[in-house]
Amino acid sequence: MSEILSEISTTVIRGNLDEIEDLTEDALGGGLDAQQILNEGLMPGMDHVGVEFRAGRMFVPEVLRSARTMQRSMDILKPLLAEEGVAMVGKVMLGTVEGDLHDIGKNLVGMMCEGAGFEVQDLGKNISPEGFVVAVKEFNPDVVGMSALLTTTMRSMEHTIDALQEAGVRDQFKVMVGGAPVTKDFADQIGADGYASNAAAAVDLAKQFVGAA
Ligand code: B1M
Repeated sequence: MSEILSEISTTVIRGNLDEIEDLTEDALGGGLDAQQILNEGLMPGMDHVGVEFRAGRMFVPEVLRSARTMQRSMDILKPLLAEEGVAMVGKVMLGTVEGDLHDIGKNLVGMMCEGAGFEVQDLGKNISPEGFVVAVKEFNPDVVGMSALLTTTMRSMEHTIDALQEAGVRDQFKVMVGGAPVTKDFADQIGADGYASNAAAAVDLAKQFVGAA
């Protein structure tokens, strides 16, 4: 990895908001393209943050700061990625399910999916089953991703899948679920197509779903 790319990774990990824009511009000025900066600088940094958070060595405010740092760089890179004609891998729609206001993990999943070339439609948090149904009809995603952080709201995932089934649209996309209390067994029980334990795994799964893995 070039020195500036590893500097970008470290800047994301440290959450150095004031430095990331200059570094991104320097990397572009030095001849690196947006895709390289994303894949070899930002994403490895954010992957590392995920590992450290799960190991209890980083905490929520730090994760948020890292995510914001990555976002600042992404704001510069996004138009360039479009110009570079990076092929859209597919469409991912995301939402935190009804009753649940936790969105930090979902936002990370969204950012990483965008980074991997997906068009991402983020519905936000506390999204009702009907909200998912309406949005699916409008956006026509390849993958619908649901996030839940509370044991009490995991059931909203099941209700959402039921509502998608009742609306007759369930077979038009794959359903991926995630969030700290969610397990693979639970995903199987409620009829989801897959479960991902973290943002990087969610990207891999979404890629598998669209045949881009
Ligand atoms: Co709340 N909260 N919270 N909280 N909160 C937890 C989740 C809790 C474990 C804390 C605890 O008691 N130890 C607990 C849940 C217990 C349970 O049910 N098992 C809890 C509780 C009880 C509550 C309230 C009920 C507290 C209260 O009011 N009495 C309340 C509920 C509000 C509601 O939702 N209706 C509440 C409120 C809040 C805040 C609003 C203050 C805030 C959320 C802010 C926000 O998100 N904008 C908050 C926070 C920050 C947390 C903790 C501290 C951190 C969650 C987080 O963001 N983690 C959390 C305790 C903890 O985890 N240490 C806690 C960082 C994030 C990167 O990880 O979200 O796990 P995570 O996402 C990961 C993976 O799970 C996965 O990838 C992500 C990145 O690798 N993933 C997916 C997530 N979604 C995915 C989707 C996918 C695939 C992977 O596919 C689509």
